[in-house]
Amino acid sequence: MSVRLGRYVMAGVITPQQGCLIQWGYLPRRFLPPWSHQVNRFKINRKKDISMLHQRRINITLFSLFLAHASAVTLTGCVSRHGEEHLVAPTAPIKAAYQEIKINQAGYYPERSKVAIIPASGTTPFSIKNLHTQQVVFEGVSSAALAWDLADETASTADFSALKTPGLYQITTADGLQSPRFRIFAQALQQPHDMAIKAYYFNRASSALDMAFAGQWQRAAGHPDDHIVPLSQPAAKPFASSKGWYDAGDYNKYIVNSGISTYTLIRALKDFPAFYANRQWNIPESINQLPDMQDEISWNLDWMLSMQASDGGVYHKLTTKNFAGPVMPHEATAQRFVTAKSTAATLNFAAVMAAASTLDTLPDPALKQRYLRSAKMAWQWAQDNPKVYYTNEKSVHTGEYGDDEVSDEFAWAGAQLYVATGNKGYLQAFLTHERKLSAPSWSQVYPHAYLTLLNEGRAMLTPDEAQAIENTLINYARELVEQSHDSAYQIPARAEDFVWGSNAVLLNKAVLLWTAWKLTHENDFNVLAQRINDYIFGQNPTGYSYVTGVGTRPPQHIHHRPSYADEVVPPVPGFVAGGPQNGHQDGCNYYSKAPARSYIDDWCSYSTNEVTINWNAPLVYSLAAELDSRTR
Ligand SMILES: [Ca+2]
Ligand SMILES: [Ca+2]
Repeated sequence: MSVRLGRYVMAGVITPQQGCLIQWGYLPRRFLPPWSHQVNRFKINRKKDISMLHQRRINITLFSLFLAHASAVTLTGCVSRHGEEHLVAPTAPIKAAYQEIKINQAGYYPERSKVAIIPASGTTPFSIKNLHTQQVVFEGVSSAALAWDLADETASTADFSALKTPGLYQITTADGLQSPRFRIFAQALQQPHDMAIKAYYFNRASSALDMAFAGQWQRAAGHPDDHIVPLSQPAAKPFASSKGWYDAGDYNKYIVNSGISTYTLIRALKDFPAFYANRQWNIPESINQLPDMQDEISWNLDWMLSMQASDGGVYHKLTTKNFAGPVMPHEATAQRFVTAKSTAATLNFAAVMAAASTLDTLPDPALKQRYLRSAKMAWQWAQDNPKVYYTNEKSVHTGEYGDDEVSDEFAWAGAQLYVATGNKGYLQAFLTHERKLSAPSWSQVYPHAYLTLLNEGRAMLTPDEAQAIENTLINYARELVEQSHDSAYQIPARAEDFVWGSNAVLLNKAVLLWTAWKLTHENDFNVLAQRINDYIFGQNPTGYSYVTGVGTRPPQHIHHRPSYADEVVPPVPGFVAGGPQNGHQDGCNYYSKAPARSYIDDWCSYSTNEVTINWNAPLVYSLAAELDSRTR
């Protein structure tokens, strides 16, 4: 259809996988012939334009570059799942998803528990069609509906675990609700796992990303970080603090967040050694003999080591004074510094280095002693400086990651150093800093001590100590099972979990659940952890698969500078978005105030749609755990 310049409302959700097509032609043909493009190939000045489209309003004047030379414009809107074309429609895109049956868009392993969530106020008959044969292969009735205030929704659960035949399917109800297409197949979560871990490669600092490994997301090297001084000592001799991963959508590097991410990946490598032994995801180190997981971990350990001063203390972060604009890494050239040291960063470093010293896949055996020496020096510094809490220096306006409750850091570092050295004094630090168990986070690292002691440390504890720790974890896992009964989605989420990075709160609960399952083989724990994976990939109130590049409706506009600034429409793949929460700190336009629905796929939304290394780490772990659980 032809349109005039002006504002239009676009219906449907824009994803390349759904075949969303934007076409326009223009005359005269001075620059280019009339043409049409798939959105994912659209090149010119399009990020902002498509972002606007996604917010429901298309302001045709944004195409002024073309229109200055055009006498007519044609525009075709999204082709929805049902095949209708929309350009002008009053419905917000997200409304369509509300009325959809929610499934795991990444797919299901054949033999595992499977449910779909039907937005309905009562039990509902449903049927599942094989889309290749067009035959209905499964019929059932959903459970009684449950109201869930956190999502402002009533929904019921359709169990189809008995359907185990690999294939491509769709669920429908008699009153016309449909699910996205989904697959049951033996490799369901393997590719999503590899994408989630490869996101770390895409966020590597100080390195160009070669096309051979990064494909269309290739980019120049940024941030060599080879000439760094402390902010408070501009005349000091510069040192190199290269490598590491960019923390998130920004380009800075923060020890505490980097540390928990590294630990969670170490945990995955140690807990699933057979899975990682031969698993590769096409990074420059895939040609060496080491597991790619070890290679990726080493990239950050190298950087962390450089952040320790000669007195053993660790600088809290490496940062510019202000956040960079939305530019590519090599264009973000403001001077970087290390800030003051802190007790939290130093203990986090001690724990990670002690854990790294216990890896048996290190690239050089000498690193074991190097890591352990660094960990002990850091521990000693923290003993001498137990209350050095970091706050941003006056001139610094980047992420603070401040933490003035460090008893959990003492407990974690103590537990790790005990396991690495056998010295009981370190264990005492864990015992004297006992706390309540919760999902781990960058500022609450106590659960990590549990994970280490229940794995590597178990044989080094007395039977009573081991039993007490195990009981605490299992009781916590049972509490999570209880929580999951509150909603049709069957996930352990409470109001207080819908904070910045709510998806990672759930994924970190999954890490603890997988550990509890490994200890007990209680089926509830396994199923609940799987449900969290399902939730992340679209079985949630918004209907988004929260991981870029995975599923039928993944985020397209994550708050991630390279994804915004590059010349490629699809965002860098494999990143999990922070997820819904109703703090609305960014002031963007949300469709809902309900915590579990307060999510928008927009660059604007740094409070729900940013990505970070510490959110991806439990995703990697939980996917590896589900893969591994199939062999037990
Ligand atoms: Ca390798
Ligand atoms: Ca803390």
